[in-house]
Amino acid sequence: MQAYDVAVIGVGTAGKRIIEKVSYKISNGIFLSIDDTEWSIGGDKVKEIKLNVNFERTAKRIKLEAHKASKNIAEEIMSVNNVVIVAGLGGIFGSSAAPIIAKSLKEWGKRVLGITIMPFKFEKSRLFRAAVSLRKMKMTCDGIIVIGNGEFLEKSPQTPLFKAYELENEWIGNLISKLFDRGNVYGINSKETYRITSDGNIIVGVGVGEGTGMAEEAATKASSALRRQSNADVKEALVYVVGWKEISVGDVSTIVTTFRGITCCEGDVRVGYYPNNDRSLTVYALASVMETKFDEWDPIQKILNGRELDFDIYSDMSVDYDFSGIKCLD
Ligand SMILES: Nc1nc2c(ncn2[C@@H]2O[C@H](COP(=O)(O)OP(=O)(O)OP(=O)(O)O)[C@@H](O)[C@H]2O)c(=O)[nH]1
Ligand SMILES: [Mg+2]
Repeated sequence: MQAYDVAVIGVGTAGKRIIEKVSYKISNGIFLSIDDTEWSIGGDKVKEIKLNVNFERTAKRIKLEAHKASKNIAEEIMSVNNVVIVAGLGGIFGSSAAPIIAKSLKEWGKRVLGITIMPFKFEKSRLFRAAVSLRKMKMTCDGIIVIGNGEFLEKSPQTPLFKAYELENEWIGNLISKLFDRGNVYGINSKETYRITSDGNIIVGVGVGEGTGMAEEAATKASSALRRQSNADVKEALVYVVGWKEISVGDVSTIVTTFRGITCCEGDVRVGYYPNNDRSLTVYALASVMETKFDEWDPIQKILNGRELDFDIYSDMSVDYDFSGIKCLD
């Protein structure tokens, strides 16, 4: 029997698209998709679990069905300890199901890393739901990586939406595969990933560089993407450098210096290097910061401080007020 290192679970539509990419990039993993859409994932590596919410597609119903499916999910991944849950937040499905699945897998004793994709700023109606779901994921998972749609890429507003998703999914797939790449002696150990992501606010910046100066270009773009997601300085970072196999010590030094300069990071910057035959370099940076712009999408958190977060599978998102001290006038 093959021993797997990790199970990757995509929840909702974005999760399903990303898990398809990831399944082609990681050889030693178990892959599950939890969703309610009809289309089938290519290849035979992903096991699809379709939740039956056709007739009542509410947050309440999705949470209940996710809860009911949890035992089945846990059995599918029985042989692994490390689980990654990937979901785009802001829709109903992923935002409702991902925290319930995460909570249940924690109860089954798994180590859970959440990779959450936050909506574009223009998806106004989705921002609050995404931020509340993110807080639930932070409460339940051992580690969280937050990816801002749009900020993940350098700004390129002309890109058609489906292409932007396609490109982001490709990059998210690459990033996840690097997080668990144990074959590479110059890589970053996945224990490091769990350690840094348990810190709370971990954001991602990506930058591509080509031709002469590719190291500086890629590092500048990745660092600027981080700056757009947080006003705070970076505390520490893991930097995954993927591409051009002839990268020199000088290039790595340029990447670190550029990164530190733009993000004002005075802490540790660990670099992993993943060579291939590309004539370009892609820098993926996971950075720990004090606060992110996503915190502002959920103003209630400052007032209620976590009390309204509702994991009850039998209810919709609700706020519990304490009326005990109030007397009725009759
Ligand atoms: N990177 C990326 N983000 C996506 C993709 N599809 C959707 N998103 C983002 O993820 C968020 C959640 O979208 P979906 O995954 O479609 O939502 P869902 O969880 O399936 O929920 P429903 O809308 O109820 O079906 C959206 O607000 C988008 O910003 C994708 O393929 N790639
Ligand atoms: Mg969907």
